[in-house]
Amino acid sequence: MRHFSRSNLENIYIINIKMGAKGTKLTPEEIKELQKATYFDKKELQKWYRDFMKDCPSGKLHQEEFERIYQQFFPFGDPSKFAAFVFKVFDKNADGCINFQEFITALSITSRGTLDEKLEWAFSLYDLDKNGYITRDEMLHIVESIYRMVGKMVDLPEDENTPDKRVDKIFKKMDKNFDGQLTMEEFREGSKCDPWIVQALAIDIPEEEVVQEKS
Ligand SMILES: [Ca+2]
Ligand SMILES: [Ca+2]
Ligand SMILES: [Ca+2]
Repeated sequence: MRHFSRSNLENIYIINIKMGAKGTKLTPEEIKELQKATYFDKKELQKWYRDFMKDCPSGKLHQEEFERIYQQFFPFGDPSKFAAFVFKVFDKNADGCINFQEFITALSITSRGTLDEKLEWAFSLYDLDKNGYITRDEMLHIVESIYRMVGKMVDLPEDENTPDKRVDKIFKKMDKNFDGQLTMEEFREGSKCDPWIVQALAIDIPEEEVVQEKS
C-alpha cells in the first residue's frame, strides 16, 4: 500500500470534491495527483475515468453494482459475499461507496503494485477487524466466500475440498509460531510459497518473484 503524506491526502479529498460536480474528463491537476498516487499514466487515467463515469454517472460505485460486476465473471457461483469483502478494501474511507480515487488506487495496487504492495492489500482483505493479525476465523470467512463464488467449477484435491481443510492447510504452512494467527510477516513469507492465497483474490503475483523466493 502506498503511504501518502498528509498533504497528498488533502489533495485527494479536494480531487474527490471536485469530481462530484463534473463531467467526463479529469483536470490537469487531478491527473497530476492521480499520477503520483498510482502507476497509471495520463492517458490510462483519462480512459479509466471515462469508463468509470460511464458505468457510474454519479461518480460513486455502490456495493450492489460491485456485486453485479463479480456476478458476470462467476455466473455459476455466488460471489456476493466475496464482493462485499473486496468492496470494504476498496472503500477506504468506509462511506459506503467507491469513488474514482478509491477505485483507481486499488486497481493500481492490485494490477501494477509491487509484490509487497499486493501482499499488504491482500492482507487487509483477510484481516477483517483490521487489528494487524489474520485469525483462522477471518481467513475461513474469506476462503468460504471464495469457494461460494467459484462454485463447483473446479475439482479440488481431497485435502482442500472444503474451506475448513483449505484454511487448515494454509495455517499449517504459514503460522510459523503456532499461535493461531498470521502476522504480516508470516503472511508475506507464506504467500510467496503458496500464491493461491493471493491469486484467489485475482491479484496477479509475477511468476519470477514467486520462483525467486522459493529458491
Ligand atoms: Ca468511499
Ligand atoms: Ca484480525
Ligand atoms: Ca502466528
